[in-house]
Amino acid sequence: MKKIHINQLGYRPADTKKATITINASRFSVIRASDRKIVFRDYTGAAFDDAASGDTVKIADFSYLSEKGTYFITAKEEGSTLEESYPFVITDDPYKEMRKALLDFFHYQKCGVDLECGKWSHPACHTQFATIYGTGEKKDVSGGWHDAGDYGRYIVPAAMTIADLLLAYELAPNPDEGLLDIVWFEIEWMLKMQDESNGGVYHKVTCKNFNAFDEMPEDELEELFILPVSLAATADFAASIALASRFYPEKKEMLINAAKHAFEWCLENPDEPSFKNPPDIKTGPYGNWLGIDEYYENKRFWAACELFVATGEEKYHSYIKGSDLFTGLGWQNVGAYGLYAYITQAGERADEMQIRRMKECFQAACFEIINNYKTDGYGVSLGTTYRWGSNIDVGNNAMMLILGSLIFTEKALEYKEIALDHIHYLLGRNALSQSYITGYGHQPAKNPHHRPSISKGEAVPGMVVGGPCMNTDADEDLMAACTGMPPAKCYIDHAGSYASNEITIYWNSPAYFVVAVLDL
Ligand code: 9MR
Ligand code: 9MR
Ligand code: ZN
Repeated sequence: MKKIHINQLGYRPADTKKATITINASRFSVIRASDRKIVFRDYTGAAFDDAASGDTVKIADFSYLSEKGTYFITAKEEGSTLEESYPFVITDDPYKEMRKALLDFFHYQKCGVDLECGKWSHPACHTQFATIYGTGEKKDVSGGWHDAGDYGRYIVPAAMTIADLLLAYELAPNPDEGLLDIVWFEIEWMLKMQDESNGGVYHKVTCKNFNAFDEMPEDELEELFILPVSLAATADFAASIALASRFYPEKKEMLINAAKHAFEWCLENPDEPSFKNPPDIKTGPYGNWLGIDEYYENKRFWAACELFVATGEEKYHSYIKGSDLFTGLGWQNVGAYGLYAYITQAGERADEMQIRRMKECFQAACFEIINNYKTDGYGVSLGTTYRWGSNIDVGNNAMMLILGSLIFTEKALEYKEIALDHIHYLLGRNALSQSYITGYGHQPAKNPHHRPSISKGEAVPGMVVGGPCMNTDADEDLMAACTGMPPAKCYIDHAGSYASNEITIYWNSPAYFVVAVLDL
């Protein structure tokens, strides 16, 4: 195990560069790989305890080094052997190829079409009509992306994923060509999931059970079911489709109408109970994790904000004025998308008072992230809470700060620098020296819980794995390996560990957002 933790992919010349060292060394050196010359030497910072990993850490700041090249860091504790980091480069665009891979991943997740993607190519999957659960009725809901390591397609996570990608397109200084087509593939599927008779949106389409870990998608031939319309899916659909309307001018009216129709359903069914799997359906629930009304209110709030931005209609404005405020990015909490939309897109129609309270709310959320960041030994902001899919929090907190940098422009430099540190964490500056992005870094996740990767014996590149999950009894492999470990170390690169090593569309999307908007 490495004891000097760095971003294994590298740094740009002008960026802040920090390593986390877990030995008691008072100095460190940066060595040039080509001639093994010391090019930089300095003292390490004071030792402190990192609560999430249980490590006593020291920070080695080598930001001063800006000359391009390949290097590694060394440090030594008295009486012990010399420790070396993985090598890394300093170059203008160390993340360019990874950025492309993070986005290409959405191509690999495509359902319902013949896929040409090297080793992982496969014929069209899940093309049969699906049965509307509890009825004999069948419907075409082909298309869209497989959600994750499994082949389910779920509206709740789809909504926030397309929002992340579209916002990345809008805010990136150099947006990636092709992104709008990639996202449109998912939108077409989402539209099929709406019940046109009343505007409600079906929660998901999956088989009854998860299939075997090594099965390719075209081999999952069990009956497909469309699970009932839910408030969570319908509100998230309304929000994300209204947002999408400003990116596709030719489809604008159709998208706005679909979003409006969904929002009407939400108003007519305000007390719809939380989505729960019927007893014979075992796939992902994406239900009301809080078990409280706030879960729906935050989703309706986002929908009202996006619909107000898209239409300017007063009824959405009065909904917003009568609503509590919500923050959060993710599949559970979506309030911050709403705040961001209203604050930055409502223009002259915005109400001064609303803007003020929304900015306060947004600012408070950013402060919380920054407070956690300041006491962290590895440059992230999760405190000691590493949930299933902790890397979504890494990505989302960074995304939140980037959105914050656009609202609070006087803080832009600081917020962006902290956001970039979250990318350093994902690429290896963490307690396990683990790159959580497949295919990138010296110690990348190689055995993700992703059925096509398992089936072909090689990981699709550019996938963000879930990361440490402190609820170690969530899967057996994790329990066997990590029980009793500190939160930030409850991770294993094992294909069976779906709680720490699965991949999802919505763990990639915030990481992609950060990389694209920081123009990496
Ligand atoms: O595949 C597993 C399935 O057989 C188990 O019943 C289930 C129990 O939680 O866990 C596995 O399913 C995971 C699936 O492979 C991918 N998505 C996450 C699932 C766990 O929630
Ligand atoms: O990402 C989800 C995580 O927040 C939950 O704690 C976990 C257990 O319900 O489920 C995760 O979502 C899985 C989904 O249910 C099915 N597809 C794979 C997802 C990632 O494991
Ligand atoms: Zn499929």
